[in-house]
Amino acid sequence: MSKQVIALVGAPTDIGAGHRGASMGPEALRVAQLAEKLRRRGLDVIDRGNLHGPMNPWLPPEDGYRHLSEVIAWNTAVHGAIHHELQAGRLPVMLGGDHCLAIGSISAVARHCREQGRKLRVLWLDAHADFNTSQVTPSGNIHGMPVACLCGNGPRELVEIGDSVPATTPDVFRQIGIRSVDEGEKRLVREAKMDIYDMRHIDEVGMKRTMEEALDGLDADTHLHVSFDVDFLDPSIAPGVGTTVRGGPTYREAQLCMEMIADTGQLGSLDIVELNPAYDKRNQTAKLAVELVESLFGKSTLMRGPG
Ligand code: B3U
Ligand code: MN
Ligand code: MN
Repeated sequence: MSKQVIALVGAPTDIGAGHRGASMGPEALRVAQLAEKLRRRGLDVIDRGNLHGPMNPWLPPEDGYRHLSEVIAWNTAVHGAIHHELQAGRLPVMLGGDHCLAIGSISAVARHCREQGRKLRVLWLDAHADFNTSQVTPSGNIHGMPVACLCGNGPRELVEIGDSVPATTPDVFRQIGIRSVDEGEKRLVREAKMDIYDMRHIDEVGMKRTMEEALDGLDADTHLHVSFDVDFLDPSIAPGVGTTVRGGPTYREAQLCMEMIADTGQLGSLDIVELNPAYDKRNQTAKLAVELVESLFGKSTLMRGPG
């Protein structure tokens, strides 16, 4: 098999967020040398540059959704670009942008899996469950809704992005690091039987066992997608996000999480979202994200991996 090529796809928008600034995420990751660091590890990386979409008009929610038409436009662009990279045999890395963009990327990955007859597993690394609907959202911000939309619970135009409605089902998700779930959202995740490894679980059994559980049942036919919301990390190490929630994984826990994913050898696509340079200090959160992504692609401290 020929060497896998990584394709970086920037989606510079904060259209689904409640704070401005995630639109600067792709550039901050480039400044932190994401491509160069991966290349130094012997990987082939192409930077596709940025997608284009509507400006953020910064308006209040309408009927429970903020900026719905702009969110549709951005996700349609993301879906097309990510599906194109997958079809060409490349490993797409979407540089967000806020987490609403996972509707476009994961619907593309799910479509590709159907086309290839492969199984899908999504690791959702986040402080939040992102399972809100227009009825229960406290904010109207669509970055709190992508998992629900992908599972068919959302506005028709978002639910219909891709080749299938719903794009995917709750059983493909494993949510890790969760520590902020809204009241109405709690009922929805329970009803959907979402597999959630919250911070209490990580505290009780440790990151190692948590990851063994979340990765259980993968095989050679499984496409593993990682949706990495940078607010997954504890804000003491990652201040550069719009919605910090304290009590997240430490540096060492996050590294172990990434290394254990790398060890599966099944990583097929990645989102890096919610990085917000407007809240960061000297790009430290972008640098940390790059370091963790290096681990996700097989960098390990000692002699376990290729080096
Ligand atoms: N659950 C809240 C807050 C939130 C979700 N995702 C982020 N923040 N980043 C909401 O507005 O839906
Ligand atoms: Mn999120
Ligand atoms: Mn989050």
